[in-house]
Amino acid sequence: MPEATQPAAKIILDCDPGHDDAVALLLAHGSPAIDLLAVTTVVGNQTLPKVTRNALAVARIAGITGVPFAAGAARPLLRQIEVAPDIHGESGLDGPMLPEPSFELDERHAVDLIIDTVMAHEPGTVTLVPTGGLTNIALAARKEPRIVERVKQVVLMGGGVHVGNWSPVAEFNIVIDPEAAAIVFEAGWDVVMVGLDLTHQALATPEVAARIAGVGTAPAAFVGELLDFFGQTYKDAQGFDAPPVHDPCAVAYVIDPTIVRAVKVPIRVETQGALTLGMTVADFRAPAPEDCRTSAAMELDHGRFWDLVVDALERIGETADTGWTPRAAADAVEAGITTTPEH
Ligand SMILES: [Ca+2]
Repeated sequence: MPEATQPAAKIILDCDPGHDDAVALLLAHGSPAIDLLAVTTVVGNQTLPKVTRNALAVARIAGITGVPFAAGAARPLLRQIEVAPDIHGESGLDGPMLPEPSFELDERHAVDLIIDTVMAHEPGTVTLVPTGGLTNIALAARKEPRIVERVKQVVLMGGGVHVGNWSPVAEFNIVIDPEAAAIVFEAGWDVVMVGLDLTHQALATPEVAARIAGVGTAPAAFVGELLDFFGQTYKDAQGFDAPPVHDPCAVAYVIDPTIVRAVKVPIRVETQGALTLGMTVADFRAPAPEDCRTSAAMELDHGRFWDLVVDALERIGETADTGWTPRAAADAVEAGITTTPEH
């Protein structure tokens, strides 16, 4: 953990909740090393209205207030919408019950909220953390090119060097909007690609689930229900024994880069390939040149990563008004089972 005297890292989380996005949001909110400036949503795991609703529901459970949330792009730049119901369900956040939002969206488009937020802070102080497709980030870079040199870095969950998940070589966040990804990777800012090489190490094992359950709060129980659903779909759809919880890895890198081993390497995005569309092509043929602005995350300290998540949940504690009912209690009510009222 950074020293207490070190200022918290200012981030904008651009997400498509999404089970792992929800964990990323909780980690960002609960970590004292993060100053969450804004949350923006983008079409991805589900349609824009669904992922935006999910983001607001998670905000209520997490007790997030005073942070602007804005909705962004409802479709990719060029491609048709592609969503991931086999992993995230029809709602985009299947499994737990979701409360009604407790606050309204910011009136701005996500792209404008991103630009306004970056321009309102000192140069080199705001990190963009995209955990969905890169449509909003690409549009922001095109609409206000000054943000490219003003942003500290872009730490994105997406891509991978050795393996894909939506195709043999392409990862979902990149392949759903490869043109946007190409814009972001080639814009000229520092990009840290927290891809599948890294996130497939962030497995929510039974030991991890037990630690989260041990926190004993409603937000932690909510994460437990998310991981139950996500674990089952990852087993059914991709054959994982324990689900890889991708998105909080990008937040963890911002909190403490020593938890992640990243290597500088030129990376470009394939936008033309018949078999390789959305591939993040990393050039390891020679040492990265001095002016290389991209790096790939390769190795995760699994124990310290989950320490951060558990620590964030402990710091969040019980929140005043989650509006949330644990699944077991909800099922009991539905089945007409009378239980002792909670105190
Ligand atoms: Ca995501």
